Amino acid sequence: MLNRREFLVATGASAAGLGLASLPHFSPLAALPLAKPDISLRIAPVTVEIALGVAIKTIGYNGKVPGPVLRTREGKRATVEVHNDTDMPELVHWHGQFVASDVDGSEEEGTPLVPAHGSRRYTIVPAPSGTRYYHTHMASKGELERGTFNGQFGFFYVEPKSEPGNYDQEFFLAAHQWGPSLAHKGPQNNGWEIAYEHASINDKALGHGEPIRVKKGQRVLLRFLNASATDDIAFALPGHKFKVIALDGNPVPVQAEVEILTLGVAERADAIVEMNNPGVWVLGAASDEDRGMGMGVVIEYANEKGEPAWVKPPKIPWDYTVFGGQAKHPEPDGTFDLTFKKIPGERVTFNRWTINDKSWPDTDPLVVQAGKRYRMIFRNQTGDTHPLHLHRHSFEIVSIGGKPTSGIMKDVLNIARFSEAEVEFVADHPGLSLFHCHMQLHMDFGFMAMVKYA
Ligand SMILES: [Cu+2]
Repeated sequence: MLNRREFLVATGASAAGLGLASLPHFSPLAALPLAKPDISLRIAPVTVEIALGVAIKTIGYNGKVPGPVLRTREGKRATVEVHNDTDMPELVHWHGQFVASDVDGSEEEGTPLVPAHGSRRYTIVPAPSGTRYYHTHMASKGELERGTFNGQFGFFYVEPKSEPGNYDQEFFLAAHQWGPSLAHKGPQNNGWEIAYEHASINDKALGHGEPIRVKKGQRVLLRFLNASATDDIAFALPGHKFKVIALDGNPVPVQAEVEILTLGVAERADAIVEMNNPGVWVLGAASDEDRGMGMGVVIEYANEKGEPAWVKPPKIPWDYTVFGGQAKHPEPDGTFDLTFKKIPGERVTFNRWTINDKSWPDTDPLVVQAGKRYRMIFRNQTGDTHPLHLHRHSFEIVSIGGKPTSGIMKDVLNIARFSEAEVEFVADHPGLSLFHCHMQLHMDFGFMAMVKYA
């Protein structure tokens, strides 16, 4: 398959000759020669039957939810064509990748919208390797059919140059909730939050669709994604443990085993499960409410039959540091001290969120110099957890909840209520890079700032 550059070379056309020198490389499709793209995504309404009689009308990619698992080689240029068959402009964000700001999928960074009933073509160089994903980056502002409330999400697995492949089977599991409505939760002065009716892993609710079929003795790699718009999800598989090998797609220093695997919004975890307890089991949300809505999938060993078994898991809080090392961190070149607060919505509107007492678009930019290392100190002075996401960079956890750690590289850090954490990143991808809470209502209502290169 030819990429655009190769196509131009192959046809003898020069960029200047086609007038492309003056065009950015995300030009509308009409202006480009029609080489077949490496990746083609079509955004369109879709109906997903997650359970018998439960048909979810939403918007998805290529007629399915989740979208197709995209697999490409790290560093290998790929052309992407996005068609938007909906009535609203859209954006596809390549979450966790180091792609240019003008294709990253954030309007705030300057990525042009894919117009309603229009198309755009991009070139991306997938990196870094690991379990990434793609999703819409449109705001919802409380319109619950918009943004990450809908079915626009899918895995993007960037293959490393050499793959250890130390497993017998691999499954991609994306968790999502459906049927959002406005609800009142939390303290008396709180604003609107979200309640859901249904949940699924991939396109099926628990007990519907095919089980995951395994054999005794197999090592099964589960790649989890929390594709919820708003909620943490804790997973458990009775009788088994999750050996976490990567967080947000990045290998962890210590492959620790956990009984409960908790992911904040947009987090991923790759875990190996040794299938050594034959039976039929529920792999599901630890929360009865979430699992009752359908958040789960059946694991069925060969030659085993019967009702899937669930055993109430112990309450074990998530602790990133069990996967970390003890290396010393070099002194950073600069520090950003960021305090997060909530302005309550008083039951009549949505809560607003501030970073150092300012809400987007008035938040102060974080100005960095290329090649320097920066520490971000997060002070969460709210009663909510926040999945903090930095675009176009990975960061290393330095400390969380007062515990030091090293070597855990992530693009989302879920910070607990009323707690502090520190991360560090190297400013090695010039261009605008959004920093925001990935909880849809939080990013919609102020919880964003921009990293700018000086
Ligand atoms: Cu938040």
